[in-house]
Amino acid sequence: MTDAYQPRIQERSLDRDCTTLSRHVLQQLQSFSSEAQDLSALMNRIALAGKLISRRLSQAGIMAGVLGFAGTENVQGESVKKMDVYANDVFISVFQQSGLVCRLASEEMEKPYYIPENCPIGRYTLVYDPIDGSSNIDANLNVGSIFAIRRQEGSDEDGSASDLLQSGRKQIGAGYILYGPSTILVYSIGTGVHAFTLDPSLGEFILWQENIRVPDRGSVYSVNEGNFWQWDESIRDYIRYVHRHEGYTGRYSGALVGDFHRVLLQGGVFLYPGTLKKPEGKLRLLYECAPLAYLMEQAGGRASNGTQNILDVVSGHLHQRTPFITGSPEDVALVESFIQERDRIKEDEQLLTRS
Ligand code: P6P
Repeated sequence: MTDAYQPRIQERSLDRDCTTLSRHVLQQLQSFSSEAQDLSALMNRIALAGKLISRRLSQAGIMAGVLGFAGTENVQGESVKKMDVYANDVFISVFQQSGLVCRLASEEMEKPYYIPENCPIGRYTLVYDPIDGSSNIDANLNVGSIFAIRRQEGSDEDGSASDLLQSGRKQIGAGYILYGPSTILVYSIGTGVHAFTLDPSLGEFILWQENIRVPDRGSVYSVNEGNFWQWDESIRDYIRYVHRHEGYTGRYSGALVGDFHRVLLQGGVFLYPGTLKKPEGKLRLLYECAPLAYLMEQAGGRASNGTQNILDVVSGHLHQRTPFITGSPEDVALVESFIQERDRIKEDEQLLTRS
C-alpha cells in the first residue's frame, strides 16, 4: 500500500519519549509472554512508587509532616523518619490489587508483609529499602530507594520467608531510584543496566542510558573516613595507599544510592567495611547490597564483602548486615589485595607463635 500512513517515529525525540520503562522491559525480554508482561507491569508499579516518593520529597520543605522523625524505631533500632514510613507504605500500596507481588520484605518491617489477594497468582517477592539515606532529607540532599525482585518459592506457610534466605543469585531483577536534581530509575533484569529519567511534564520515566558499563578503574574512592579508627588494619592500609598516590579523589554523600550511582557511572570504589562497633558492617545484605551487587556485576563491575562475592553470600536472616566493597573490577581487587596481604601476615604470625 503505497499511500499507507508512515508514522514519523524515526524522529529521535518522539521515539525516545515513547521508550517508557514498561516497553523497555518487554524489549529486553524480547517476549510478550505472561511472565514478560508480569515483569513489565511490576517495573511499572515500581516506577509509580518512585513518582509518588519523588513528589513527596519535592514537597518536603513546604508540607507539614514530611520532614523529621516519626517518633518510632525500625527493626534496626534506628529512629524512623516520616519519609521512611511514607515510602514503605507507598511500595505496599502500588502493589495492592496488582496480582503481581504477594510478599514485600523491607528494612522498615521486622517480618515480610503479605498482600493476600495477590498471593494465589503473584509469585514474586519485592525486597526493598524504601528510602535509603533518610538522614539526608532534612538537609535537602539526595536519597534513594533500592529494590530487588525474587520469585516466591514454596508456599511459605509459616511466614518465615526462609526462601528469601538464599544467595543474591536468586534475584531476577534489581534496581534503585535516585531522588536527586532529577529522579533517575536504574534497573536490570539480567540483560544489562539501563537508566531512566523522570520527565515530570510527562509523568513518565524516559530512557536515558542503555547498557551502562562501569569503567575498569576510576579515581573515586567513596568511604566514611571518620570510621578510620574502627577499621581493620587492611582497610587502613588501603586508605593510606590512596592518600599517598596521585589520581584518587574522595567522594562521600552519606547516602548509599547516590554514592553507588557515581561509582557506577564514573568508576572507582564504594566501601563500607566492618567496624569495631559493627563488625558485620552497617549495610544490609538482602535489600541494599545484594540488589546493588546484581547491578554492578551486570555493568561489568564487582561487589565483595572483602573475601567473597556478595552475590554468593547466603543471608542468615532478613536484616543481616555485611561489609560492602563495590565498583570497578580493578579498584575492588585493589582493596581485596590489602585484605589478602593482612590475612597472609596474620597466618604467618600464627605459624610463628605455633613453632
Ligand atoms: P555512615 C544511610 O544511613 C546508610 O544506610 C547508607 O545510605 C549510607 O551509605 C550509610 O548508611 C552511611 O553511614 O555511618 O557513613 O553515616
